[in-house]
Amino acid sequence: MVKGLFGWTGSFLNIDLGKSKAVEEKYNESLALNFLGGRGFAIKILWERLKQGTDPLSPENKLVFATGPLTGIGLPNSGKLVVASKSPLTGGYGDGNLGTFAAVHMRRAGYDAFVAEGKSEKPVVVHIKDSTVEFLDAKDLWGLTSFQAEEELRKRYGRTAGIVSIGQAGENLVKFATVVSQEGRAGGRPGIGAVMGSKNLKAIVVEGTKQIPLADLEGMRKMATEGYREVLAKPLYPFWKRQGTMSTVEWSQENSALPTRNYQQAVFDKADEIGGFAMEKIKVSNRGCPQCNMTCGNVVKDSEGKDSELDYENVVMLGSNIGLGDLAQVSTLNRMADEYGLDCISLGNVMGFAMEASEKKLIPDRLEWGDFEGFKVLIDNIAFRRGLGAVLAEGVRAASQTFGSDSSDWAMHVKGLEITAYDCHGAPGMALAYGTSSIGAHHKDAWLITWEQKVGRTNYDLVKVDHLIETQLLRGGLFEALGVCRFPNGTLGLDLEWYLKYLHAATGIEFSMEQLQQISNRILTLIRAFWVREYKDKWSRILDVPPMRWFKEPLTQGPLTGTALDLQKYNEMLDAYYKKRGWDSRGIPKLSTMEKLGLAEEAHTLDSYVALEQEPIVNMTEQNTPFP
Ligand code: PTT
Ligand code: SF4
Repeated sequence: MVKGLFGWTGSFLNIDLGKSKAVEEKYNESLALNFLGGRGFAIKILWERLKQGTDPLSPENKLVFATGPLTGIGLPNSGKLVVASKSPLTGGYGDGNLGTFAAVHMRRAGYDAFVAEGKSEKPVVVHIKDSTVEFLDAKDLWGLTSFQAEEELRKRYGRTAGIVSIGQAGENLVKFATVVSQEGRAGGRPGIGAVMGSKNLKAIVVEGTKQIPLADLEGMRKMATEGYREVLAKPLYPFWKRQGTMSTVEWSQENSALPTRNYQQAVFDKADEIGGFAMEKIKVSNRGCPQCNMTCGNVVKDSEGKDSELDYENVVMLGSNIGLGDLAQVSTLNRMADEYGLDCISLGNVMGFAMEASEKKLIPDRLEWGDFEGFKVLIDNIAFRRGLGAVLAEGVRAASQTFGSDSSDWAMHVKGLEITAYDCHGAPGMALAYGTSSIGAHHKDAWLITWEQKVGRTNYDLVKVDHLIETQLLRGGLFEALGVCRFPNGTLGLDLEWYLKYLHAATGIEFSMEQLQQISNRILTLIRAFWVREYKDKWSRILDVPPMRWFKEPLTQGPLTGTALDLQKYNEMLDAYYKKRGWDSRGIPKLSTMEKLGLAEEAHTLDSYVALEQEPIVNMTEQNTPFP
């Protein structure tokens, strides 16, 4: 167990929903030191506790809520947790990063992670108050939206309790259902909400009253105050507060990156009407995660006069990608997605796909680009799995298998996870970021495109591979493990030194950036190993290649007219990427790579499923297990 360590609580709460039982587990301190937290804990738990080939929607799947050593301790942007599981959408590792009071309360209750397994006989709410755990009948909440369920639970437990819940989409096992919190925070794009639904778990309420153990409490307080001030003083701060991520709409339009009509084009004629400045006209307030002074959620009034919280991704995928240019209407679709607990990105993606299929007469349904009323019906049908909605509820990869013809070329996903809101006809680096992201096509591990614009948007320079790996280690590894939001660093430029200082004050350990990179590499490598273990003989490097539309159909509008990706050059970049990661030409980590990262045991397990390349370690001092 973790003794003498600070920063971590040292405990997980193992929740058996089948037996209505919860047991605290003291975990070994080497886990904290080698995997840090968040995504690191999640992948280690899933690797060790999940049997290969487990059905993601079966009781045997594990649902992990994991925080990091910086979560909840009053630092800027520290109200985040990772929700993770084997994904029902992709069949691989799936997670999301959720900002919620539940993250703060979990740590104050004395836990770094919850691990839920089994299936409750009836719908249930798990209520955790410090070390007391109750399993409460949720019959009256089942069938409610996530907003309604949370409202009801707030009446029982108060405004400040930590609550995560699912809407009807999670209950109905829609494969891209998310976990929702605070009417607008949604995490777990690869169907983590469906995993929750498959366990009959409507919500978790957590209330914690303890002090999180810190090595230097006074120092931390002082630094936190300074950190908030530093964030406030950043030159970009005032504009960020006005628009948050929404200003990216204008950037993407100018730079031919705005997914339009199922990524057929990268510019939209009504971009101005759904952009950051249009948003400011209907904005009523800012909302955000706990312990954050950047509050990036833009609350607007939607076309029905209700509040809806907007980000770039939501607006693009439910706007230009489905041909809708009215922001108030986009906001209504966005609110519906939050209420049902549907991931907006996958939702806009499958809807765009269905409209193109309709246009090409692959399906009998008549769907029109920009048809707001039709979209509302379609969203209902997806959440409740009716008619065409039932096909789309399986995600775009499965839908393309149903629709047939050449639709797999324009089913916009990687490894089954729908692509987020950047068109890559003319962005090979960003395309590679999607191709190699650890959960399928998501920009969370590497948002390369604005940097790529500066260094030569359409070229295949290998400097892009180096930058991609560096970014993945930072965003996909470090920030996902620390348990904090990456935006202060990523968008306002808060220096990374701050996180080293925070980590020192929290844990008492002076981590170097090199050590942290090593931990990140270990986490991302184990995630890759998990994918390969699950896919076994179906694993192939083709899984790291984005959809053929970007290669075969050059853009016909906007500044990048005539541009498409080059498959051979993409593959050369992929080879270079694999080489630098120490992976073989199939994209599988080599034995030596895993051993160097202290993953020898995991390598031997993986080797029994797919033979690993046996490149020997030449120099044993390369072996890196910083914390035995
Ligand atoms: C995230 C993905 C994103 S990425 C967005 S907008 W973004 C979409 N938001 C959705 C939403 O809202 N409602 C909904 N029903 N579906 C949605 N799907 C989409 O989900 C989010 C912020 C954002 S907003 C981003 S980039 C950053 N992501 C972080 C990350 O990944 N790691 C980290 N350490 N910090 C991050 N900070 C930022 O957090 P997923 P959130 Mg998110 C309404 O969930 O699964 O990771 O997918 O959770 O609390 O809302 O924070 O322009
Ligand atoms: Fe949450 Fe936005 Fe603040 Fe990050 S910047 S912690 S996503 S509100």
